[in-house]
Amino acid sequence: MAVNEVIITQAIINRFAEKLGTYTEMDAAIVGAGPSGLIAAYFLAKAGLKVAVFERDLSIGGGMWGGGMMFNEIVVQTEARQLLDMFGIGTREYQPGYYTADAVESITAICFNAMQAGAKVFNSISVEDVIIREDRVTGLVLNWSAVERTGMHVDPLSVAARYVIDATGHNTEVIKLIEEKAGIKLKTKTGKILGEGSMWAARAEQLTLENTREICPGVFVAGMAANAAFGGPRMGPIFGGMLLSGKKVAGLIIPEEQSGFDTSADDFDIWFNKNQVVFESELLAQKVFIDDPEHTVSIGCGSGIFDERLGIKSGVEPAEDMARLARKRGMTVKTGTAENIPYKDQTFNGVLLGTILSYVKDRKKAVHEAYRILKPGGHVVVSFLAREGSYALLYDLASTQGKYDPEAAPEAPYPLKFLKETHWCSVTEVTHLLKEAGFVDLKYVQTLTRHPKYSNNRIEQPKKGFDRGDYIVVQGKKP
Ligand code: 48F
Repeated sequence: MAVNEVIITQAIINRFAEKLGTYTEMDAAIVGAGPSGLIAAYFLAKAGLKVAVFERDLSIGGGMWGGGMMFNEIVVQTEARQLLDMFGIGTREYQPGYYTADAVESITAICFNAMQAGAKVFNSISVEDVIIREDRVTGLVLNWSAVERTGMHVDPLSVAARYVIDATGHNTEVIKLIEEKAGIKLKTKTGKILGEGSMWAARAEQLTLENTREICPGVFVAGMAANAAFGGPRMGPIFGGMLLSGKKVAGLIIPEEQSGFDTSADDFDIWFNKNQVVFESELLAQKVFIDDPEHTVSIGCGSGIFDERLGIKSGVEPAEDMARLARKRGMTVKTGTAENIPYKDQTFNGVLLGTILSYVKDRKKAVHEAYRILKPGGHVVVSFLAREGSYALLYDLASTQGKYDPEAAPEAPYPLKFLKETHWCSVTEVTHLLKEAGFVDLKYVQTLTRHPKYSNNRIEQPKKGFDRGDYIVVQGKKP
């Protein structure tokens, strides 16, 4: 077939017009196709939101392509490596806690996954203004970057968005426009952009997550823009904070009714998506004691959200909608309860009772069952919200009052509907249950040692003991 130039032209014009036309109204508009913007696009699109990314450059990727000083390798920490794993990006441990990945492989895979999930990327388009109605940003004003660069006098076009994410990196371009042109007070200490501080990788990585939030009605900051807006330092070519920031900002935006799921099984995952940092802290604490995931079974595995990251492939779960989600995550799930585990005696090297003792009817039986299916020398791992901790107290108070105290509660508190019929176990109670069933050599780690209101700001490394943490993990050995 001899191809015709005019048909090629028509195809491109029509298809692009159709694409941009579809995105004149959307749920979330992301400005900047750097790592934080593209990760946010992935999670938002996956949750079923209509999301577009507008990128000034011809190429996507922002600062990621260039690694450090154009040495195109990046470094990520343990917590963020999981995100790269999720996209099939190869990582190598350089030293404990430091992983390297190819910068080009990383950003292309992230972008590919975001687009496959349904996000659209519009490159060579700059955001030159915002639309504001009643002190809320309701849309973006776009122009070709070539127009901007050549300084031609060409009027822009506008699109509407329910949420805007400024992921423009060091320059915080969208926020600058809002500050300069609209005079909207930002949720920073001064109400203005605080500006980026000089290099301090460790602090910057922590602060990026903390600073990822809504900065004025309808507008969120992610990635380096979050630090630049809230006065955090820069971090250089370590990208963990960027990736987790993208995930966090998506979690803050995804409304429950639009998550693409409607069962309470998914609500559970949605809550963890909104509380990504809490999730990572709890996961790190569980990891301390999960030493043989391949031969461990997770009892009451729920949607498998933790097990997937722990590498546990076997689960037991009574709720079919939860089990369905866990199977989607690649687990083999048997229907059953903690009180009647459908496995023979001495089957596993490890049994995880992940935050389920608060929900099971017969805790004693559940712990005995865990003991039964363990091989001698095997370990049970129990995680729970300690009854004496502030999370449990906050939940109890909210249940009694029928609502959370907004001054005390975290930004996205646990839905009250999940708090019915819960029994928070104390450390004393869990210790007693484990010893009574025959477990020995009990070991404890704790996490979530900040007030609940602040626990989603910074990932915590687990600490030995149980005297401060709201979330406790205990390991016991079957002799
Ligand atoms: O800077 P960038 O990569 O943002 P990020 O996701 O990641 C920062 C890191 O790359 C690195 C770092 C350490 O980890 O500090 O710098 O926070 O990507 C920002 C993207 O936004 C585009 C810009 O071209 C870049 O690709 N951008 C900036 N202003 C505009 C814009 C604008 N007005 N309109 C459209 N795109």
